[in-house]
Amino acid sequence: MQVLQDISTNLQSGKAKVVQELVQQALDAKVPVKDILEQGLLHGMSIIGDKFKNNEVFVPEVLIAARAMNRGMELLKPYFAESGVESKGRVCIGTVQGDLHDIGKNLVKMMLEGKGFEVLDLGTDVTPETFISTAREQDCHIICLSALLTTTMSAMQKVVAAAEEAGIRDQVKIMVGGAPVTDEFRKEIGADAYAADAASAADMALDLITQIG
Ligand code: B1M
Repeated sequence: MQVLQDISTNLQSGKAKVVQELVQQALDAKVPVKDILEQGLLHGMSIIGDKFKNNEVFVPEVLIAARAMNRGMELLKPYFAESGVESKGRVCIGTVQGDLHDIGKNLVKMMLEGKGFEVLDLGTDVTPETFISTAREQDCHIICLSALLTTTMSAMQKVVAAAEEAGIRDQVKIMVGGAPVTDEFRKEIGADAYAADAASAADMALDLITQIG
C-alpha cells in the first residue's frame, strides 16, 4: 500500500513531521494499526538498521529516523489501549545501564498500557539500583528490562542479583527482552520471563500477574 511505503521511506530520511502526517492519513483511511506499525514504521526502521550495520548511514541519520519513529508511534498509542480496563498491575520498565536505545522499550510500554498495566517508565541507561528502589517504593509487580547491545545484556543479570540482595526477589517478577536477548540467556541469568516482541511482552506480563496471584 502506497501510504505504508511512504511512511517507511520518510522515516528512513528522518522526516518526522511528514511521517506523523502520513500515519494520521493512514489512520483516517482505516488502514489497520498493526499494518501501519509493522509495514510502515518498523519496516523503515529495519532498513535503517541494515544500512547502519553496513556503514551506509551513521548515528545522526539513525537518531533522526528514531525520532520520526517515536513521533509516528505516539499517534498509534490510543489504538492499543483497551477502553475501560481495570489496572492489571504495576510495572516499571527501562533500558538497562549503558544502553540508550528506547524505541523497543517504548513499544513494550505502549502495549503494556494497552493491556491495562500501570507503567512507570524509567527511561534509558537505568542503573540496577534505580530499578530496585522503584520496584520497592512503588510496589511494582514486574520489572521490565530492555537491552539492545550485546555489551549491555549483562546489566540484566545485575538487576536480578540486586533484587536478590534487596530481599525482594520473591515479590517481583523480572521480564527481559531486546534484540540480542534470548530465552536461553533469560534462564542463565535467572530472570522469570522473556518475550521476543512487544505484543508477546504484554501477554507474558498478564501471565506473570496470574502467577503472583
Ligand atoms: Co544502535 N545499535 N547503537 N542506535 N541501533 C543497534 C542495536 C545495532 C544492532 C546496529 C548494528 O550494528 N547492526 C548495534 C548493536 C550491535 C550489538 O550489540 N550486537 C548498535 C550499536 C553498535 C550502537 C552504538 C554502539 C553505535 C555507536 O555509537 N558506534 C550506539 C550505542 C549507544 C548506547 O546505547 N550506549 C548506538 C546508538 C544508536 C542510536 C542512538 C543512534 C539509535 C537509538 C535511538 C533510540 O533508541 N532512541 C540506534 C538505533 C535506532 C539502532 C537500530 C538501527 C534500531 C533499533 C530499534 O529501535 N529497532 C539497531 C539496529 C537494528 O535493530 N536492526 C541498532 C526497532 C525496535 C522496535 O526494535 O528495540 O529490537 P527493538 O525492540 C523489539 C524487540 O527487541 C522487543 O520488542 C520490540 C518489537 O516489538 N523488545 C522487548 C525490546 N525490549 C523488550 C523488552 C521486553 C520484551 C521485548 O521485555 C521487558
